[in-house]
Amino acid sequence: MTDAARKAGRRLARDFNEIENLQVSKKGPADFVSKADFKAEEIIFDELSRARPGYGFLMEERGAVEGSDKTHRWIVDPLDGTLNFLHAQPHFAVSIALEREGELIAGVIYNPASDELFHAEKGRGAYMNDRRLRVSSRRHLEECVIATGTPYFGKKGHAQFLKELHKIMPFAAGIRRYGAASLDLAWTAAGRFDGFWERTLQPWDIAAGIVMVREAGGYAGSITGTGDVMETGDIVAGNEAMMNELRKRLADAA
Ligand code: 2AM
Ligand code: CA
Ligand code: CA
Ligand code: CA
Repeated sequence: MTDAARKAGRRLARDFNEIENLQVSKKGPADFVSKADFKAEEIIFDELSRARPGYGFLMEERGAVEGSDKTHRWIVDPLDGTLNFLHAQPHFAVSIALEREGELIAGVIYNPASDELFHAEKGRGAYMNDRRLRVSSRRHLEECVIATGTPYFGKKGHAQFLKELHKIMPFAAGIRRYGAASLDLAWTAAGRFDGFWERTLQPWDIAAGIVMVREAGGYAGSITGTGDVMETGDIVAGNEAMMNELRKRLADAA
């Protein structure tokens, strides 16, 4: 899993140095995909298929690929933060999660530009390279840096997002919006962010990050506190106090 992430990441780093030569297409309004996304996905698919024949896949670009083994499934975002990547901003990642019988059991998030490999396995903790990760212990919003993601062009929910921001931004030390959900969660696991929320994300944006945050002693779940976050894609994460604080404020904004 980490080998696959590193190999795909190395390829992304190479393409990142020549983004002007990359073929870019549009999947929808302001929804870009490049040859680098497809190439990284191919590398991950080939590596994981060889390492664990029969496991199924859910990948951003290929969609669902059935495996003969019905209990295991890889959930893959080959390039999270495509827009950053295409704008020469070194904040993007490969994100791979493993699910067993519907339960997330491992995650890897690799940012090749900083060479930071975040990895976690259920029951075994979360790490950045060799360093054990722990979510922040800050309990007061006024001391906290909170990450979020804005709905992008062509999507609904901008007005709602501004209402939510209004309930959180004036009370926090800072708000950050870096544009790669997997790294927002990895950084929350690392304590760099004290909390994170975003709506309508896809399973491949958050699967690995959820394992990371939980194994770092934090919480990641749905915004309302009900339903499966992997299905709704409305996520809140952080230590217990921050998760509850964000949930309360987001409910007030509704
Ligand atoms: P991506 O780069 O893999 O597409 C940040 O808000 C998250 O939303 C990112 O993880 C990003 O993942 C995703 N995203 C950003 N713009 C998008 C778009 N136009 N369509 C779909 N997903 C998008
Ligand atoms: Ca995309
Ligand atoms: Ca993504
Ligand atoms: Ca992607």
